Amino acid sequence: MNVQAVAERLDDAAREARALPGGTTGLTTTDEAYAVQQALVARKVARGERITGFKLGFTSVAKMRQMGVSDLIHGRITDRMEVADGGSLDTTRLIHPRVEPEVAFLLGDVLRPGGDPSAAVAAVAPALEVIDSRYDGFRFSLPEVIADNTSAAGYALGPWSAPGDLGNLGVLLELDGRLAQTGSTAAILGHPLRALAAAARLAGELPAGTVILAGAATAAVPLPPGTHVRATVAGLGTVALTTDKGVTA
Ligand code: OOG
Ligand code: MG
Repeated sequence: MNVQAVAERLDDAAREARALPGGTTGLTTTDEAYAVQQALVARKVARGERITGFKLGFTSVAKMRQMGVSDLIHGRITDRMEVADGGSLDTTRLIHPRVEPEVAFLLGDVLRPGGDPSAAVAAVAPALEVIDSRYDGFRFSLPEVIADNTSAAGYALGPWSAPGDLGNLGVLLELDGRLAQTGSTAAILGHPLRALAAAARLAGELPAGTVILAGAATAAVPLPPGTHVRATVAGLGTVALTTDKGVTA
């Protein structure tokens, strides 16, 4: 397994919106998978993308069950992935996007492993994450999804507010006004602040200004072109985006 070669294959798959068959990377360990992820993110940075934050995956039973994977994973998000609240996302550059409702944290202080996550948080917001696996049919092994920067493709952040009690807030995901998923922030490792503690443990140290996506509270749903999607987290408000209709012949 060649780290740079696998990173390049995944990078090209994303840029060409063309899925790779799963099981062809030769990846077997999570250590080599994170080395590939790092090389993949370095390619984005070399092209001028800026890392804006950190994301966690598989923090809820709903997601683990949906994807058949049961370990916490983490990836990086960049400015190119961000969509303004209420803005539009060009899904023609994506393979088979899905969307999921999340909670985002903004750090006001550095958060070190073992540090108090609530003391480091400046603000919290409802969030949408758009994922787009670079593997056929979203079928992958744990090392494969890690190498693929945990399927990261896009995100939108709702209004920031001072963090209150986040332990059990209702979560709704609507597509074109129809309810698609319901859940609770309690589904995120029992409490979203635990995701933050896990992020610090996994990242080593997270600087002030980092945005952290805590992981989906519900399963993800397919995101077709021409769709208006909205997530609501009780007490935090809503966040929305629209997918472009795409090119018509
Ligand atoms: C991996 C990404 C998981 C989450 O919130 O659990 C994730 C995938 O489902 O393809 O972002
Ligand atoms: Mg997610």
